[in-house]
Amino acid sequence: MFNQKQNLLNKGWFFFAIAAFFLWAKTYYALQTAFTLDIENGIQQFILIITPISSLLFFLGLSLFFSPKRRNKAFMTIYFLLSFALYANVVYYRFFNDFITLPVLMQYKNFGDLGGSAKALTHPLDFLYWVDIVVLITWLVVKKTKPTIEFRKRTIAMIFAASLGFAAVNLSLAEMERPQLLVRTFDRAKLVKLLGIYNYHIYDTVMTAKTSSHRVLADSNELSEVLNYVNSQQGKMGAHGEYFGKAEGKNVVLVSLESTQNFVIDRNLHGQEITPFLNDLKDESFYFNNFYHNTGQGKTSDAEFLIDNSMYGLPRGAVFTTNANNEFNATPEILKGHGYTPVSFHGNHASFWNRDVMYQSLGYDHYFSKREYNVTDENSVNYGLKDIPFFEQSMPKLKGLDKPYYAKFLTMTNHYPYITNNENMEMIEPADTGDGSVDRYFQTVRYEDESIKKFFQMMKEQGEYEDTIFVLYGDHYGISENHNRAMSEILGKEIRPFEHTQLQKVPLIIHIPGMEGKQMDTVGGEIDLKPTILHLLGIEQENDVQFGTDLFKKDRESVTIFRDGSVVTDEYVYAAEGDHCYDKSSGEEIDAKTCAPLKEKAETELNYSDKVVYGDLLRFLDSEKEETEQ
Ligand code: GP9
Ligand code: MN
Repeated sequence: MFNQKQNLLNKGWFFFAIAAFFLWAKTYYALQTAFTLDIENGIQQFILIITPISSLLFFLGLSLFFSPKRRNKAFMTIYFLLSFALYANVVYYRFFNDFITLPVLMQYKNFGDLGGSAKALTHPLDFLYWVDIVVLITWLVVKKTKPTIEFRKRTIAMIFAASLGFAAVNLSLAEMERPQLLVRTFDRAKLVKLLGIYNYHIYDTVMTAKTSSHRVLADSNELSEVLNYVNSQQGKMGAHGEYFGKAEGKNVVLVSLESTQNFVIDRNLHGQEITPFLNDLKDESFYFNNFYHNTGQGKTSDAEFLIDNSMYGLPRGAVFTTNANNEFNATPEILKGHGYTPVSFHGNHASFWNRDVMYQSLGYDHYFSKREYNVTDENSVNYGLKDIPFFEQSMPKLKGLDKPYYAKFLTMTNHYPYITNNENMEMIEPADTGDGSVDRYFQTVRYEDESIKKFFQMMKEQGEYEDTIFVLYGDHYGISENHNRAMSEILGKEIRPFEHTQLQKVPLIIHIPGMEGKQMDTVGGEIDLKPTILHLLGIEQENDVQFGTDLFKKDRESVTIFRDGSVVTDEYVYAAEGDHCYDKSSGEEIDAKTCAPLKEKAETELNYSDKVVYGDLLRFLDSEKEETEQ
């Protein structure tokens, strides 16, 4: 008996089978526990069980083509790479609620910088993702097993045939569950649910290759098509908002409020305001209470891209890293042509989100990044320099600029996992939902609010305030769907897809010294800020690719499109995930047909925007202009 067992442990096929089983088991464990995939029926459950098998057999099977001497190493390397891909997705999902895409992976610098966040994102049970590797290596070393040596050609062929068979079954079941799965790319969770995590990555790789070939194949006709769409949509030509030119020649200060959602505005916690300064400021400003972020995987950088270009970020990856060398027609560049000095201030490394490269393409004159600040252990936390010293140290730099300036300030302290490291930073008690991130969020938002207050004080004291207009916006959500339990406790209601879309509201405060405050109810998003700012400064863009509209324009279409294809209007909310349609005022779910046109509009518009970015179509804009002028 003992001998037989020993023999079995020496058998290559047995090792292969057990290893494949381990990998299947942990992949299935991850699919069940680490991601929210909303399994709706028995077939989907079955798909989930079989999805890892085809790719496991395929990839592990590849090791059999190596020479017997190298097979062990090849096998374990492949095994490790698959495990690594799985685990990387698990950790990434904990924060971003999304799966890794190849373009995001290429931003490895950003992963390195995650620092504190990465630590908070690993859990004790995570050793389960690695323990099998230790077992397998020990097995190979102790038993001197040659895992694959006695595989015959026929067995190898059978392994690949089985892989193909499983893939075919998987694909046909997936197609039944979701027709056209492979052509609708908005929803990565569906792809993973129905194709499995490894097949999803194969799909993603093919997509990445396909999109990078777009640029080569694109021609100027595609741009004409997009321009036709853009112009037909908004009847923008000559359509000036009521405030056109009201801030002509003024400095523009943009403030990106890190991870700040609109629900904190005017909300009290333990009887105290969370954002006392912003609450007051908004009363003396244009306050847009139906303003949403339109960002995707590129987070802060997507918000920057949307705001400067009035185009959408990409469905996969961050345009800041994937298409930084494109031709753009961004606000900084346009304003430079009108005598402005466009700059950006941010206390993080210059290369984070590839800003150092992208800012040049957008037309920024200078990027005041981490190396131009004095950053110490004391004045930094989490990603780096705290917001108050950030604004303090930025002031002399701002004062040194030629006027008028277009200056963007990116705050950072209110970033996941929302850490404070000094009592002075804690100006409000944390909440008590028991969900640490949510509870601490209020403290770091409160700190951020204080930093904005200080900033305004300094602007006034140093004589910069009067000649400046201020645009403060929340860049994207801070609290993801993973925290719905705690959020429903905070809001006192269940979080359905409807509430989830409403939680994508971020504050937008446009403060123009000397002008009275006004609440603006129009539905809009970051996509609308370029035309809004340019119009305030009295600058009209002709023949430009802009998907947004001036938020001050009378009779503007009150609508915004999310990067995942969701849409919000005055009347309806379409939540793309799960295909839900709601009446906006009652929040009641209604017939999906009502939202069908909105869904279609979103798909069309996002596709056009992606076409411009992938095809680098704005490089044809000048010749297009010349043609229309002739
Ligand atoms: C980093 C800061 C945060 O520089 O902009 O980035 P985020 O993770 O929010 O995109
Ligand atoms: Mn951000």
